[in-house]
Amino acid sequence: MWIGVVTIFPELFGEFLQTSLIGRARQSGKLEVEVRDLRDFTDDPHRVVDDEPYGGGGGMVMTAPPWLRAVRELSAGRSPSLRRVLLSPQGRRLDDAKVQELAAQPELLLLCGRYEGIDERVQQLVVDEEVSIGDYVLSGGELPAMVLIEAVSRCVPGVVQQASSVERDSFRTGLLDHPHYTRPAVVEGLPVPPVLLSGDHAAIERWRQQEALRATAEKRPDLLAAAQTCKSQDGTR
Ligand code: 4HQ
Repeated sequence: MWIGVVTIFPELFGEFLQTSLIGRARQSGKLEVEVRDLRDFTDDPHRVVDDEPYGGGGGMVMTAPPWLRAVRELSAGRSPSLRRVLLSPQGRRLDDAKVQELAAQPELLLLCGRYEGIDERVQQLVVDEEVSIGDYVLSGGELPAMVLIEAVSRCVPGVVQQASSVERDSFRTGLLDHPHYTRPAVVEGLPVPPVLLSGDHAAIERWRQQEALRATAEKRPDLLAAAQTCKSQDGTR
């Protein structure tokens, strides 16, 4: 999978792209991430990318021309199915279904805005969809882009070594994860649930199922309600 990123802070992506799962995915060639500086697409010598908003009011707005040039140059020679995604609080909220949908695309181009945002005409002209990572305001689209890259990469075949761990991930199952324990067996008087030490794999599997259900009912009852609606809609209940 190829992911392009346009930002005025390309350096923010450095360590992130070299570390752990993403670093390995890039080294193995399963993931290619191309981060480009928006300022390289300006034609003025001062590399300015913002201006005052029409209509007044504080703050600055990112100008359309460098964005249009960046998106068009990076799109050239890529597949016609390239999805151009603007990270913005106005977008559709990122969830597991959206992550899987984006991961199924061979190519994504992520636009990371700053300041008050990007001139609206960029969206009209060269953006396919807006995605938000949640209802809160950040200073730029870079962290949302990294969130998206990390979540999407996990769905690219072969990126997560154990495919079973992706299948078991919470949300994929419709449930939260069960609790996890490792050594030492007792932590400040708190023991590990004995079944996990029993060696009875069927019993351990039943316990994990039950705990996943319990955690979901307790912490995210909305997920259980949603799972019920899905089931009654597809007739499998
Ligand atoms: N932004 N999810 C870009 C966000 C945001 C979010 C704030 C993105 C400001 C210019 N993006 N600008 N939440 O808060 O995606």
